[in-house]
Formats: sequence, C-alpha cells, structure tokens
Amino acid sequence: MSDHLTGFRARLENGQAAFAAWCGMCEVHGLEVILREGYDCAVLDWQHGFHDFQSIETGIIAANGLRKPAFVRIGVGDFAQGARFLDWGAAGIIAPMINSAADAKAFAGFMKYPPMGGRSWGPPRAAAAMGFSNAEQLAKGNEATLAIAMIETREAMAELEDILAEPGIDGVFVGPADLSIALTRGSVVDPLHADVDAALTLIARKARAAGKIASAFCPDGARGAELAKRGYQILSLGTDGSMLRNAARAEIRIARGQAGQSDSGY
Ligand code: 3PY
Ligand code: MG
Repeated sequence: MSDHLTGFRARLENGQAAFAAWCGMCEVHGLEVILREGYDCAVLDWQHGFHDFQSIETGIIAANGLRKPAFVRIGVGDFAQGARFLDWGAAGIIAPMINSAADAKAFAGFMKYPPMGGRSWGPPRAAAAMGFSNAEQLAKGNEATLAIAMIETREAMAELEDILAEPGIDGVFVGPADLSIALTRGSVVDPLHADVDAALTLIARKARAAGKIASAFCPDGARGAELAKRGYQILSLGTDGSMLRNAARAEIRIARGQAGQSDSGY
C-alpha cells in the first residue's frame, strides 16, 4: 500500500486522531493550501459542497499527490457514485443518513469486493493510487478503503449496534447538525446541543466496543481537539468555506479598525 495510506492507517490503529481538510469548494487550490498546513487527510463534500465530477477527480488526485488520503462524502443513497469515487482513487467514502442495518448493508455492498460485498471491478486508477497491483487490489482493496456510515438520525441511533456490526462498515461519522435537528424533533440546529454531546459519548463507546472507527464533523479546531480526546478519529475542523470566512472577517476588521474606518455599507 502507498506510504501515505499506510501511515494514515497506522495513525488510526494507534488510536490517534486524523484532522481532515473539509473541502466543499470546487477550487482545488484551496484544498492544496489547507492540506499543506499539516492536515492529515481530505474530505471532499459532494453532498453539500459545490463540486462537480471534475473537481472531485482533481481533488482526489491533488490530495494523493500531496501524500494525503482523500475521502468523499457522497449524497444520500449515492452508493454507486461512491464506488466510482473509490475507482478514482478515494481512500474511503462517507455516506450520509445511514439509518438502519439495511442501509449499512446496502452501502457496504457497493464499497467492498466479493465476498464481503458486490463492488464492481474497475481498478486502474484505484490500484495505482493505493500502490497495488491488480491482484493486490482484489486481495487488499476492501481493507485499504474505508466505508464510513454517517449517524445523524434517531433511527440510526436506535440501530447503531447493528449498523456497527455490518462487516463492510469500517466506522461511523457523526453529523452533529442533522443529529441535533433529529434529537430536538426539528426545533433547533445546534451541533453542540447537550443531547448531541450525550449521543457522541454513546457512539464513541459503542464504536470502540465493535472495534470500529468513530469520527465526526467538527466546526473548529477546539471541538476537534475535544472530540479527539474522547476517542474520535477522523475529524473536520470547520470547512474550507468557514475557514475562508473567518480569516476574511478577521482581516477586514483589523484593516477597518486600524484605519479608523467604518464598513462601506454597500
Ligand atoms: C451534519 O452535521 O449533519 C453534517 O452532515 C456535517 O456535514
Ligand atoms: Mg448531515
């Protein structure tokens, strides 16, 4: 397996967190800038980001070129598309709204070669990205690529143990915004809500008991550190959009403040 993927997996196996450059913008240069700041992997957000197929492909190539694994968060139920992204060299797929053991089995079926699943064979880019021959791709491809199920509903919480028990599921990824909406029955969206926090503790415990990876979306570095200490392993630290907004806001405030100017108002 390619050195960067081996290193990434060793990090997870040692129980360390991997901090992800979460990329919703379709401009690959932004992803490169963030990854070069020492992030451990990339997540390209197909579900809610602004990507097209070209930017997903370019993002995977750019991340692998920088020796960082690339994950793609697919749309709800886009399992066939996820399998294509694996063929393009993604190190794993994050699937939203996996709400039942049946959803988990269907997702894993697209991610894993037989006999574990029914992934169709189309490996030229994937094998090269993994550093595998075709024979190694078949023998080791399932282990080398992660199928990660998003937990973000009451239904998913109720079936969590069965979702985690699906052999083709390597881990779970908590979507705290959707989970807050679900747990408060649609009354608030608050990723830091106390009920979400309690669910995060439970999910980490159950994932650990099942020998699977617990991971989560985090809005910033402080939350990333906090969840890393609680056993979470693949963690966003905001998004490319939020980081750009925060940096842009800080600089304009400095400039206006030091120049003694008010906002232009147009
Ligand atoms: C959520 O918080 O619901 C997410 O899906 C994070 O992107
Ligand atoms: Mg979500």
